[in-house]
Amino acid sequence: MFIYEVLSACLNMKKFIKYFFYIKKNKYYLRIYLFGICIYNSLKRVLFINPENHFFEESNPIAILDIAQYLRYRGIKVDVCEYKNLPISSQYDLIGISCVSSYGGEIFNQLEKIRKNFPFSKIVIGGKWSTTMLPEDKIKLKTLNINVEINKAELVYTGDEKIDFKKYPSWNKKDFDILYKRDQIMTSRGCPFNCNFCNNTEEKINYFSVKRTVDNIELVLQKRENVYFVDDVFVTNFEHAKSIYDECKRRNINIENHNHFFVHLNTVNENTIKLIQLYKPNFIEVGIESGDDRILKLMNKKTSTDKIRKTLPLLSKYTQIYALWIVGYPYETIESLENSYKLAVEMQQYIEFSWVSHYIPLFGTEGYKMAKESGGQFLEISNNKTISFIPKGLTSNTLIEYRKRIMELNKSNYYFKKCKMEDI
Ligand code: B12
Ligand code: SF4
Repeated sequence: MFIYEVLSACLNMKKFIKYFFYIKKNKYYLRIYLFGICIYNSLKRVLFINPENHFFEESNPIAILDIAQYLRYRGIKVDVCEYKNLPISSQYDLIGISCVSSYGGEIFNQLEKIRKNFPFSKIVIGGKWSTTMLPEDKIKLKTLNINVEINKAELVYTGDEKIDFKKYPSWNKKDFDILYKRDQIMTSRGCPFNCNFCNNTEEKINYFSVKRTVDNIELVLQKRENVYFVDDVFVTNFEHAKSIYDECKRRNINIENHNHFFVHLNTVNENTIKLIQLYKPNFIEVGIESGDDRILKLMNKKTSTDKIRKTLPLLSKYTQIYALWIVGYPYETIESLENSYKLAVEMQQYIEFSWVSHYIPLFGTEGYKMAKESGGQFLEISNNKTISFIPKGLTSNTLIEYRKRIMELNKSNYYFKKCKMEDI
């Protein structure tokens, strides 16, 4: 039976590779080692490049760290590198570039250089930018003969029909040493909410195994004092988060007081509080976004100013709150900005730090459509500290003023005054 399976699989190379390299059950490991070695070098060779980001908030390229090791476990030979350390070798069948966006690092200059270095390789852009890319950017990429791939890399380069999150491999230490920037890791992918300003590309929440997560925490803690869980909402699954905590304890990893994460106001319940008490985060990040119910509705934030007023005092009993605000969403007015400012003042006793973003209309999102329909003014997009969109009836000075007024409330707070900005 086994020989028959192997012979028939051999007839189709893709099936063959999948058969020997796709680890469905532990017993397949032996076959991987025996047969994998023989054909390893004849398989595709891929290079993933992390483009340079000029933002102060440089961060671990989680996508590359994830997919490099996933593809290796499916038999593909993968190297990773930073843009500034491009290898001289041109023996790659595929160059993959993972981009969050086109802003922050003069991406097109970088792409031109990459094309020059690898004139004959297939070059593909993937990552969040591929799903929010403007049509004119696609045209520019065509002239560089660079393709765009909007699908998940795990599915594009393997025969997998869905991602096996439970057996997703831990990060590779070598990759981490090359690409490491800061303290971010993800224990899950996806978010149960659908805010209109956000580009949430996951259909549902998938959780990585506890073992993998804690392996990655260990890697991060070899270089940093803290772990930053950048899951869209970390506390959606009590059991999952609790098991990670328990495994950290079992491995003597000191996670308490050495972490922070995102909390959504709609997921605050007894279990969330229990988790906060266990993890003892230095602070939690909470998306307030606006102090105006009409704007919250337009954002599809699924919260309200009432909810904010009730939940922040409760959370602040257990940890410090880093509040996230947005100014300049479509249909924002002086009145709605004033409401945000007033709420920020009212909640200041519970908020340790407020970060205010200028709204960025991401192509393809509901927010982008609203921005177009509302007749506001689009400016060149850079990052959330600069203005990309001015709602109709407002001016850039008004947006700058309100951002400043809310952020100036931080001055009187203690914790963040002693932190370096890059550590926040
Ligand atoms: C960590 C993070 C950051 C980090 C940078 C991360 C990095 N270097 O990779 C920092 C803090 C610097 C950052 C900055 C910004 N961010 Co940010 N960030 C995130 C966050 C929380 C996690 C990103 C991540 O690693 N996801 C996990 C990986 C595995 O998912 P993925 O990237 O989609 O990868 C999958 C596929 O896209 C694909 N893929 C990825 N790479 C490749 C490559 C190839 C070749 C192929 C084929 C496929 C492929 O396969 C992967 C696995 O399935 C996301 C939210 C989120 N949930 O993703 C927001 C998010 C990506 N950020 C966002 C935004 C708006 C920004 C900023 C513009 C904000 C600002 N400050 O102004 C900047 C732009 C930065 C830049 N240089 O472009 C948005 C949207 C961006 C977009 N274009 O859609 C997101 C989605 C938040 C949101 N929900 O709206 N961010
Ligand atoms: S809660 Fe956060 S990650 Fe989820 S859809 Fe809203 S902004 Fe995006």
